Amino acid sequence: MAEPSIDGKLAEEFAVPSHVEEVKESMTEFAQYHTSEGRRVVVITSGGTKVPLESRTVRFLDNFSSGRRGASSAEYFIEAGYAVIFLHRHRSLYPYTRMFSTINMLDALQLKSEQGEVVVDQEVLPNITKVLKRYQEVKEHRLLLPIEFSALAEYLHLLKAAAQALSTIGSKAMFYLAAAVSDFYIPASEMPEHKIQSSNGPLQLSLNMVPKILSPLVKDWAPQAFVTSFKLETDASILLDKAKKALDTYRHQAVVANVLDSRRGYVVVVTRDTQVELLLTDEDVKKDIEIEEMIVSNLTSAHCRFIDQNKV
Ligand code: 9Z3
Repeated sequence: MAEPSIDGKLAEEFAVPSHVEEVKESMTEFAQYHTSEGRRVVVITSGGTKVPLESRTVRFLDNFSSGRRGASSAEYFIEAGYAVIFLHRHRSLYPYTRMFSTINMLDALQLKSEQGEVVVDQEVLPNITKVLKRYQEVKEHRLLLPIEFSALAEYLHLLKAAAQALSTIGSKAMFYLAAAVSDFYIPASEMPEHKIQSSNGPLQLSLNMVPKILSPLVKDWAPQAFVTSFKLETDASILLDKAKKALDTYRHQAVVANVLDSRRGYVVVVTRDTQVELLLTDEDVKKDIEIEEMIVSNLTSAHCRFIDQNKV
């Protein structure tokens, strides 16, 4: 029997979130509104996906990602004039608030009067005025559309919906796939309903391979978009070969290659004919420059050239 298509697998083995059609409509409306205003639109995926082991889930496997890459990149894309669909893991780092994620909110507030007036301690929240002002402007101009996922199934269906929604704006769409996505999962048909009992002894798991969603995304769902994927390794010696292999296989536009331990200060942006190393110096770090600013600058220029080349 022929292998089912990736679309078929998605429908059969990954529960479709009930709100997917509603989200797709809001993404289509968002993309069309912003392109009519002369903006380009980027879908950023961010954070790790969760793979449940039971359908009434007590336990799950998770992929590592704090969401910082995605959240900070969202800010730089907005500064570069893009509107951002931020498809992120529930409770992972979020644009703007990420800067205060380690602060206990109650430590930053003081009760000023018996009437309950509250003031912010700016020593505890440095830069709060500047960040709040920018956040409110972004909200007012609807430049950020946040969409949440937790489980792998939600991620896959929402990304497909995003790709279909953005196919309506052709080459003005960019995908920036920074989420850390599981390669393995348990299909719905093989998943126990109830909590796995430890009284049954040691647990043996057999996991299926997650369908390679980049393939239909590039070929069928959003064939005119500029697509960037991320390649994460822990062994630096295999990183570049893997990144090039991904480009050869999926024929998309760019791969940002990074190693887990050095990902905050060094990445390589690989395209079919270029390989650009981006490196933060000690000076950059002192000036609070982030590597995402360089990644976004590199990719927005490449996207610009891509749009020009694809003009009819
Ligand atoms: C990345 O490589 C991201 O740069 C990080 C960012 C997840 C390392 P943080 O969220 O970290 O700032 O803490 N994302 C892609 C990871 C991934 O799963 N890539 C797959 C692969 O390497 C392809 S989809 O095979």
